[in-house]
Amino acid sequence: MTRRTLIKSLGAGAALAGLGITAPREARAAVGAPAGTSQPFTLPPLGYDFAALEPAIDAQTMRIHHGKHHQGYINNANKALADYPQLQKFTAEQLLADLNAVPAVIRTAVRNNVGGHVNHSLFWRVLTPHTGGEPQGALANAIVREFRSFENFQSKFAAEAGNRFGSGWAWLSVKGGVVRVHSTANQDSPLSEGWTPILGLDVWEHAYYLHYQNRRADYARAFWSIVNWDEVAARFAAVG
Ligand code: MN3
Repeated sequence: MTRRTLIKSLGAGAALAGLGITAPREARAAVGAPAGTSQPFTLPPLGYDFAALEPAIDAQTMRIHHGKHHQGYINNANKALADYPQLQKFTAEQLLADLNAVPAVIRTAVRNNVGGHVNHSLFWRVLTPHTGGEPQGALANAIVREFRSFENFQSKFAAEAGNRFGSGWAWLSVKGGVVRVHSTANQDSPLSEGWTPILGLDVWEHAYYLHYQNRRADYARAFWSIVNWDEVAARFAAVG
């Protein structure tokens, strides 16, 4: 099958014409926040040294995770979309928010690799060597409203991180001002479920195994010492 007949048989152009219009408000709000999510996708800088998050996350893990794993998702995402110029005007977030409009032949590649790019772009930004301890203001209120206390929220988040079987992510996501704690498998994005992630923890073994081996719970506990709550609060405010 030639590329031309492939695209024709998929009817991709018609299906995607309205993608930008139908993308949920949450997804549009996220556009422009993470660097490099316009196409072609590029690796956003960490904004801190590889060793800056030690002892919570070791420098070697950060170097490989950012330079090899994240770059790999970017390379595969750009490759998957290379033959689909009609898809190249969309941001990563828009594609994830309307996966059913992506041609079936590349849908899994987009889901995994564009998902991997967006998830990691968020992850680097919500980490910091200068943690603020706990969220303040509107985000703190939304968390207490949903979970009764910050400690209950942390317990729920840790449970999602620990109970995710195999590879995936634990999330704090928002929709309509309401926050939710949940997890996704592999590189699936909350955006594909209509929720905007504002905090995420990568629980793939590549994220922690060099330092923690099988002790995922210890890694998830150390995460709280490097969360950038100012960034999470800004994302909460941006979604509205
Ligand atoms: Mn990862």
